[in-house]
Amino acid sequence: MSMMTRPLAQADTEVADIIANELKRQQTTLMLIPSENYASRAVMAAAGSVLTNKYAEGYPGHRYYNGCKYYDEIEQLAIDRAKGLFRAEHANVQLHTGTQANMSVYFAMLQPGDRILGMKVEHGGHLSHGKKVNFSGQIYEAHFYGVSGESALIDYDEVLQVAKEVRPKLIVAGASAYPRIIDFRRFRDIADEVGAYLMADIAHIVGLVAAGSHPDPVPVCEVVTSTTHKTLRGPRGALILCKEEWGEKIDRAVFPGIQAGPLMHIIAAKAVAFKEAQSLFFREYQRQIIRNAQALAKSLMEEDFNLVTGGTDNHLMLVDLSNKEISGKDAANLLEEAGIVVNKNLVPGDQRSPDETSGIRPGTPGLTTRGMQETEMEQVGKMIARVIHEGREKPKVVTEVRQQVLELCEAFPIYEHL
Ligand code: DSN
Repeated sequence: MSMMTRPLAQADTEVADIIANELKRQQTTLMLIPSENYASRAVMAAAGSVLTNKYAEGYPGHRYYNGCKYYDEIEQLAIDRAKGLFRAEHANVQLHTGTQANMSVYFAMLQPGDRILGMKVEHGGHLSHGKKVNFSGQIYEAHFYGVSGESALIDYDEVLQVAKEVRPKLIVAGASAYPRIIDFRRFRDIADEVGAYLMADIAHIVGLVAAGSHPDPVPVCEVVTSTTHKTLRGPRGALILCKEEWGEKIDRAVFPGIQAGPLMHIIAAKAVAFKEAQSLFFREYQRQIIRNAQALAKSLMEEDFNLVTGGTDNHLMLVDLSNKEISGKDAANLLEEAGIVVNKNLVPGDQRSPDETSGIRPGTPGLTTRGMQETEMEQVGKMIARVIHEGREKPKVVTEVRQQVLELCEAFPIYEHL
């Protein structure tokens, strides 16, 4: 058998074994990281296709390489599906990551040194919304709004006040760790009042938006950016949606501005994901994600956990562990021993460092993909509580919960065909 035709398991046992181990890890753990999900078999087939073999720099109908007939077809299909799904005037589907999507927007709409106004990372924003350690805080003059005191909600009056002081050229609405509805129309009013552009980064809530389960930013923003692998359940990547008048500038900012060869196999997988997202199943899936998040939130609050904002409207919740004498880092590590995978997260006003944190950020897109519903969320809430309340003193509790996790995973299998 030639090198070209050997299956991976024969061609490279080291890599094949690691992938097999990772498949088993995914199958046997409860994944509650709200920015992760399980892509469908069809999405993964497109991502693993022969489309990985070709350079297609440029855009459909205008490539810098020959032989791009089918690459034009696949990218145009992805663009048309993205525009249809989000009712957008223009879509760019070449972005490799959400940060590169944001970078492209800044490059298209701003000059170095221009002022941007985004949400503080410590309050739920994202690095690429102006953090000093990120290009966005180095090339641009970044200012921030946050959530307010007790309620931990975005105070739109305060956003307006900061915007009036700062006079940003661009306002970024969107978050990585905010459990409530974001009022994009209110952000539009604020942007208009200070003469700023408005960009929504919906990387987290994109699936909810596509399914009509969260207010839609597309009609009220010049530009909307998103990842494609979180609630949207596509391949790892990103996209930009914008008004037609910005289309050319955005496209040029992406290529040749910050990216060269597009990942055409991933663009094909995005096309598949956009089609899946148009289905009634997907709309129901998104509604169930929210119902599950609310059931998990309720279960955790019944177990004496403090949830930032007192609950959730979307796919995630922020658990403030300050009353538990355990850091987010230690809690996440302990939960992982029991087979429950969450990420540590800063909470508003956190006294600990981003490496330690005082919170965790559970979310339900992954468990909902597995078919779990409110009953299972209640069980998961109890398991989390047992591990955090008793697991440090009693290793046996962690072992018992690990067993319960395995049973739940077996009852709700993932990737049975693999
Ligand atoms: N890493 C993503 C998240 O977990 O929210 C944001 O970039």
